[in-house]
Amino acid sequence: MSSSHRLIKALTRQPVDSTPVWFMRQAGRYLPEYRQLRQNLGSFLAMCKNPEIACQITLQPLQRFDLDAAIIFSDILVIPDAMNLGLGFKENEGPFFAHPIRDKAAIDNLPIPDPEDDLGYVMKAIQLMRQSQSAVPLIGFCGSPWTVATYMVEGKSSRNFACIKSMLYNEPTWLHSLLAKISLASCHYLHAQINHGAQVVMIFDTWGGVLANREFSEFSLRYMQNIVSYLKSQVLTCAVPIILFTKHGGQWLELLAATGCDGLGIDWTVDISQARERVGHRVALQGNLDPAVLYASPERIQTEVKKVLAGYGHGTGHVFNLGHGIHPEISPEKVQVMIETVRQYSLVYHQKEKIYAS
Ligand code: 1CP
Repeated sequence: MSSSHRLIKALTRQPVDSTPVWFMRQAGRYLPEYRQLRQNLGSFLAMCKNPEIACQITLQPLQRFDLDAAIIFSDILVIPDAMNLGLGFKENEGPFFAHPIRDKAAIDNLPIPDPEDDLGYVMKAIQLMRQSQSAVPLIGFCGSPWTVATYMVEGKSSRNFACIKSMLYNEPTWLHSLLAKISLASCHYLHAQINHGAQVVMIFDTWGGVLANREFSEFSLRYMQNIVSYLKSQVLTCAVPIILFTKHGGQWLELLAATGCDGLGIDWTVDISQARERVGHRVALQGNLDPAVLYASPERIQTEVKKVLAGYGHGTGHVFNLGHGIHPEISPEKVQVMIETVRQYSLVYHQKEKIYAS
């Protein structure tokens, strides 16, 4: 199934019949059935750690919508949780760590989790998804080492990244040791996810865009590069498409494409036609509707979806997505409009005579 599915074809820039579509945070709080489960079970982390529940939530958006991918229900912070930092989630405030990383000793003491054991619940959820009725490829993921490190050092979500940026400028060797550890853990983790059935993997670099230009290469890109190089060097994992997504990383698309990844996520600040000119001969592009468009009327949503499709233009290599995760207040009906518009209006970009399978 998987290599013939349009998501895999688009990511490997082979001809497709229509533009594949999925969206970040497609399983989550905008869905009433998710909120219901969450209310009954109480804790987000407990839901992630229960493979049957995680599988059920992964399937929820697929039962409602005609999507081209499933993304395993989990979080980028399960790696630091498995490193014993004491992860919790405060209602309406997001994640926090009981033991944030503030000195060299804490970094030296961090264990590298064994994915089969310490993160076995994610592997089990992936296996259950592959045994389910779902006919679409399953995306596994992790955070970029830089993005995961921001939470580990700040101890929570941050606005100005004061702790990690002071580490970056005052004690850069500490930060490099931390990033190297997260990167090694992420290599093992993604390898195991693929081993258990993930058919695409994505690295979420949500906070790469807060780095100064030169620091982006040294502190974020380099460690994503390590993960891509590792996966591309392994027999089991070398053929699995890898998507990198640096939010607000539009200025670094050429650098990101040169890592050897297969697809690049782009946020809504990027002009998709210019992005295609810059890197479309090397990688597929995923995105990039502004998630806030889903607050607009159905007619306006249609117009904006059509602009993204037209912006990419004819031929394969485009995976329709939002430029970042869906907001929790969005009504599922609006999501339906977005997906139907992609289905209906993308066909024309893939008519045989017009395919440029670059
Ligand atoms: O019910 C709840 O309150 C939990 C909300 C929630 C959900 C549904 C969190 C807490 N995480 C998730 C799931 C999740 N997280 C997925 C599932 C798959 C899907 O996309 O459907 C994925 C891929 C993530 C990845 C993730 N977690 C990222 C990277 C992508 C992004 O959205 O930027 C980040 C930064 C996190 C940390 C995190 N986890 C949860 C929250 C609220 C946050 C962000 C906090 C912040 O803004 O700093």
